[in-house]
Amino acid sequence: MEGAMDAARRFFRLDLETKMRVRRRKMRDECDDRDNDDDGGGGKGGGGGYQAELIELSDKLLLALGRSLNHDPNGPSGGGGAAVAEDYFVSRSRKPMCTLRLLHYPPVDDCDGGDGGASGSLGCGAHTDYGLFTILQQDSIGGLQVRNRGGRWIDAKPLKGSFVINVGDMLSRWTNSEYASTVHRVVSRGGDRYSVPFFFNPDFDAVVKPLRKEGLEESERGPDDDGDGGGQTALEILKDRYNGTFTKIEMKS
Ligand SMILES: O=C(O)CCC(=O)C(=O)O
Repeated sequence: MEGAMDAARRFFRLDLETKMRVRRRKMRDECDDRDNDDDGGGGKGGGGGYQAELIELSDKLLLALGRSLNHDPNGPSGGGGAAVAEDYFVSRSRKPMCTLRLLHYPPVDDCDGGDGGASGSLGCGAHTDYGLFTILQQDSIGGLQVRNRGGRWIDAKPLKGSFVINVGDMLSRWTNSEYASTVHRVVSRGGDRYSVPFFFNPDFDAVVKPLRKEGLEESERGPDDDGDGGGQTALEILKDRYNGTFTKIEMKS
C-alpha cells in the first residue's frame, strides 16, 4: 500500500513537462486479462504488483457481493431483492476495466471555512463514481467525507492500512439500488493530501441490467418489461458518462 502512496508523492514532485508526458490509455485498453496473463503478474492493465493485488481484492469483493445478493426465494425472508449466483459478478469481471489514479490536493489557505466544507474549499466536489466500485487509499491528512442517508456529511477518517470502498453508479443500477452509490467529497484540511483511487469495472461487454428484473421468470416479467432496452454494456455506460462530463466542460469554457 505504502509503495503506491510513495509513487504518488514522487510523481507529483516531477516537473510539469515530465508529468504531461504520461499518457492515459483508452478505457478499453485498460482491461486486465487475468485468464491470459502473459506479462508477469501485473496484467495487461499494467500498474504492476499493486494493481494485481487490488484486482485480487476486487475478486473477493465481487464474490461477497454475489453472496450477499444470493437470496433464497424459499428462505425465511421469502427472497426479495435480487437473486443471483455467487459468482455472478466475478464471472463477468474476467477482463475488468480498471483505472488506477494518483491524486494530489495541494494545500489551500481557506481550508473548509469552519463549517465542514459547506462554504469553504472543496478539494473535490460532491459526486458519485461512475463504475462498479472504487477501492480508495488515502493518506493520513483526512478530508474525505461521505453523505449518509440522512444527508449528513460523515468524515471517512483515515485508518492506517485500510481502504475505503465506494459503491459506484453502475453497481447501484445493477443491483436496483440494493447497493446505493456513495456520495462523497473531499474538503481541504490545509496540508498536501494524496490519495490513490482504483476504479473497478466489469468486462467491457458485461450486460448491466437491474437484477431484480433479470431474476424474475419470463412469465412474471411481461413481454417487454425491461424499460432499459435490455440493458447496456459496461463500456457503453462508462462512455455515456464520460461523454456527458466532457460535453459539460466544453460548454463551460
Ligand atoms: O481523493 C479522495 O479521497 C477521493 C477521490 C475521488 O472521490 C475520486 O477520484 O472520485
